[in-house]
Amino acid sequence: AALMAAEDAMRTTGKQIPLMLSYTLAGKDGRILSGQTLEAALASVSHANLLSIGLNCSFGASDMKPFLRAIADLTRNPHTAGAPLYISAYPNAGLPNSLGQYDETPETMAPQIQEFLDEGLVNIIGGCCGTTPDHIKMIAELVQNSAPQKNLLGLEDLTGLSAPQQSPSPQQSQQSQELVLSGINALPFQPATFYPIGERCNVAGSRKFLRLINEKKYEEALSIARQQIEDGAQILDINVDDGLLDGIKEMTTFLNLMASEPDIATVPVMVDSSDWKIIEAGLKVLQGKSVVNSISLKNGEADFLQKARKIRAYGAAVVAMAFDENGQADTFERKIEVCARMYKLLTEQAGFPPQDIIFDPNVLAVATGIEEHSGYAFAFIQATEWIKKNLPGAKVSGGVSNLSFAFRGHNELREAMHTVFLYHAVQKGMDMGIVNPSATIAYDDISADLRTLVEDVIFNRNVEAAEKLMEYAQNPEIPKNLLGLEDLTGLKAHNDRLEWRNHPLADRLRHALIKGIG
Ligand code: THG
Repeated sequence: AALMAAEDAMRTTGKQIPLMLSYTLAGKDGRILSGQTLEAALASVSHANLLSIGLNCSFGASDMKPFLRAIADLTRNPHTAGAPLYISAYPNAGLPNSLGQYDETPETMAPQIQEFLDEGLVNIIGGCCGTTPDHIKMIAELVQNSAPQKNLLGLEDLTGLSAPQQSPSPQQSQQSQELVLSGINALPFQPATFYPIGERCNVAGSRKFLRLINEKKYEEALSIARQQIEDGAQILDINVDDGLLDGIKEMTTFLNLMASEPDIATVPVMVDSSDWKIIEAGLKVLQGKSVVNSISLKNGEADFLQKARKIRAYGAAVVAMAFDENGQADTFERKIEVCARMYKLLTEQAGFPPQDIIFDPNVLAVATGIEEHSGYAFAFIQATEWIKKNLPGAKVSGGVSNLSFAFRGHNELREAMHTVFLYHAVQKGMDMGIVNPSATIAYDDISADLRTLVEDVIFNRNVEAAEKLMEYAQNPEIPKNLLGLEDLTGLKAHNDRLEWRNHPLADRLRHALIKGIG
């Protein structure tokens, strides 16, 4: 909020003022007062044009040292947030004693400050609570003979406060970076890894979630979020789009409630709405580096760019749906045409680093009985491969459960379709997908017969493929044996998840602590 206000003020007044960002550590685990790790906090502000980043207050100089080093490492590391920056420190004169007074004198503080300087940890240094003009005098004397932190690719000098101009150009520094999302923990993306996004906190995608939000049973609604994380979701998609709900209010309420649950607040949030006001309401209350789901060219370039710039100002990543003035892109050619156009606009006109762009080439329902739909799954997979090769740095995502809308009620078959689809799409570079994380069917669990049927549909290999799969689904004998598994109800997986409750007390405590189960 402060960064946006500062940017606004600079735009209004036409005056550029360097911004220094400083965090207070709340405890020696290195989390800041609002709960974020330093890596998560840095990811949240990686979009900002800053002069320096650093630590103030906290618990005195000596305990601050490892965290200053951590900031230097994070800002230097191309795989984590931000460009190289100056580093600042203004520690307290120790921790306050029982009378609320600070015990460190200039003499006792001096050797601690000297260590910062000897180890080249800082560019800017001062004192916070409990320091006096005498402390600052001591610091000023010590810095006379010291070298600054050399984070800035050889830049060592604060003359003219010129860091922003002299740092590598945005393009240069962004190219080497990877996407880092965050909740209160960071989620640094690794190449060739698939990240599941939980789909169940969506009033349009879960009758249960809709009912709970309608009835204001937020505790239970939160348990859906928690369960998805336990089931392996790395990001949570949140959608409260419903004609009968006050979307702005519900998005704000639910995200605030999520933020107050330490086990849920860990993960990044994907704010899912077709209403821009609801998206912005979400961005206003999220402290982490989040994802906006979504923007598209549906209403033309001006609207697209305006929203993209706003999202960038909030520091969020963006899902760009393959949709333009002519409608939803449903063939390979249309998908890549729209994605390439959005890539150019986002990187060249909206200041988006490629790694913050997540393309969604549209997972559309197959085997619907309509001939034109038969190429949809293959077109998605082909588009994924093309995007990863031709739009460097960009990510690919999709709403996987859409694929099987024609088989509503046949949950096992749907899961099998999703598994087979992901198996192939991930090989072509799909980075993340909105999925039901409780699904447990593995590719190898699926009987060879069914796999062939599903693959025939996904790759559109023969004209009867859809019909055959529908026949398969409609055969009342099938569901029991469909997958060659003993248990198809999901009950077994559920019971496996609760197995830990039968363990001895110490093991149960350990499990509950590690998993954050209350
Ligand atoms: N792309 C992007 N965002 C998206 C989608 C997408 N968001 C919404 C949707 N598509 C992805 N989310 C879901 C969530 C649930 C289901 C499908 C997609 C689903 N739900 C069951 C059903 O409708 O049959 C409901 C089951 C229940 O009520 O419990 O299938 O493509 N960017």
